[in-house]
Amino acid sequence: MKYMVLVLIFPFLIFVGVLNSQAGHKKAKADIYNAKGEIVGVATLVEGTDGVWATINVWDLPPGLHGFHIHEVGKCEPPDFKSAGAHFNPFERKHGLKNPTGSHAGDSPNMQVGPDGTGTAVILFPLVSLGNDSNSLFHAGGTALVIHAAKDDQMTDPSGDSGARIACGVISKY
Ligand SMILES: [Cu+2]
Ligand SMILES: [Zn+2]
Repeated sequence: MKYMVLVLIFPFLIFVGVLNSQAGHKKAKADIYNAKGEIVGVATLVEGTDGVWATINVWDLPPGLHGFHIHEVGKCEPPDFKSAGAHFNPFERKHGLKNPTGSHAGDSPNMQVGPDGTGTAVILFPLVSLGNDSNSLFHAGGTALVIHAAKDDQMTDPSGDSGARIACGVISKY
């Protein structure tokens, strides 16, 4: 069984290595913490031609669907993480991927957490960058990834009715 896992993981590591070795790619990462200050996830972000791709792995979270967004301030103060501000919204639109007047640049599909408390997601944020533009995740004050207690309905402004903020990670250059 262990051998099988290695066989599966090695091609993946090589793939990631190739991605990382491509010169000129702008990258970021975020370590995600819960309200008790325990690390419950990691995210890596890479800028591509179509936006910023985020790969997120989480653990020790309640099973189910969780709202997940990029918020406009790079500050994660527990326990409520209100310090991260509203959704990142440089184009001044409304909330939700299904909203005709949306969406915020920081909006994302819900994150699925399995019965064992873990989840993985690969998400494209087409409206953000890792450069020097106004929609950069490194704009003045920075940005943060936030995971919510409930599911995002992708429509209700300003936060999709996704409830309390249960985990937060500051997005930093790397
Ligand atoms: Cu949020
Ligand atoms: Zn939003």
